[in-house]
Amino acid sequence: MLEKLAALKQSFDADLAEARSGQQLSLLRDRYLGRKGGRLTLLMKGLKSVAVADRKEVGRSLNQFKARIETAMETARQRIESESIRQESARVTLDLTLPGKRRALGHLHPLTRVRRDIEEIFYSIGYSVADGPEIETTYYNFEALNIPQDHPARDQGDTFYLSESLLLRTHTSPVQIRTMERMRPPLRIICPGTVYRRDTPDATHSPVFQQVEGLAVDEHLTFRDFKGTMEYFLKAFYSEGTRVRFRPSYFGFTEPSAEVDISCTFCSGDGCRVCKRTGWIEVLGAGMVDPEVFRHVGIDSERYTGFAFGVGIERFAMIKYGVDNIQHFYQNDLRFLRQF
Ligand code: 2NL
Repeated sequence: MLEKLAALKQSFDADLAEARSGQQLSLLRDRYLGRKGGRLTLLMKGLKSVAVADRKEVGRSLNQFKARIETAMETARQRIESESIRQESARVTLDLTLPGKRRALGHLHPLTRVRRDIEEIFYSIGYSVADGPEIETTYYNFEALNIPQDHPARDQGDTFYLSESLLLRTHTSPVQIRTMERMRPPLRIICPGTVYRRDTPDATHSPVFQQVEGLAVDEHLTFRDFKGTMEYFLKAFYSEGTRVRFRPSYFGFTEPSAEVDISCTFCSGDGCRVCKRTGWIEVLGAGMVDPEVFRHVGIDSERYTGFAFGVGIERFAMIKYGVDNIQHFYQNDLRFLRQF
């Protein structure tokens, strides 16, 4: 009996090592422990024929073997299970520990950034933003601004006319006229927006571009307030070390008028190709509001004075970021845009 048991143990170990699936394990169990025909079951049934003196000893060995089969089967079940999980996860190649995919984040267009930077600077000194229509009447675009009937800016070749009296605004000044019609001084506004001029596109011109105009109207506003505001603005926008100079100029809607220069941002004023060796770069036009403009909107020019200025957003962006061609801003070339 004990010899048979020893042989059975050997054959069980061999069979178990072969088992590769839960199904094979079930067959194995049947083969050894099955109620009818199980090989160990048969041995146990034969216990009766063992000599009484040995029966206890042999019985214990049989039971020990039965317990061993049970634990060995359970261990094998766990081994097979984890092996099948390992194989399955190798097959689907899903690695939950991999980092997620980074979404490419967009950013503001450089012109939008410059426009917002300018807006922020003027918010910080009490200005509000105003806007208005891009299709304007000749009255708001020219007449109210004291631009005479025969002025070249009114020419068909310089302005996009939609009809005799309608046009695409050539500056955002009409927004300021409309604001002065609606509101009483004191006024401090900036008017950012798209404007249109019949220019042939080149490195510095575009028929569609953006502008910010500003206007302050109050009692006792002087040329010094104007100069101080421009200096504050330009130092805040470019850099604290920027120097600012004013040159006399002429606009029909301001008197006196000035062109405003900053020390060259590329050579700090030493003279380079960008500033044509002058050390200065022109950045805006401005002046004290002409009383004739106040008359059109019904503001008493004996009581109120004001200053106004106009800034090209593209020009500001080109100077700030060293862009040498205005067309880059409109071509949506990612190699250009990603630099900002
Ligand atoms: C320039 C010059 C300027 C103004 C715009 C203005 C508006 C009103 C009254 C008086 Cl409602 N003036 N705007 C004044 C001076 C210059 O723009 O070179 N812009 C790029």
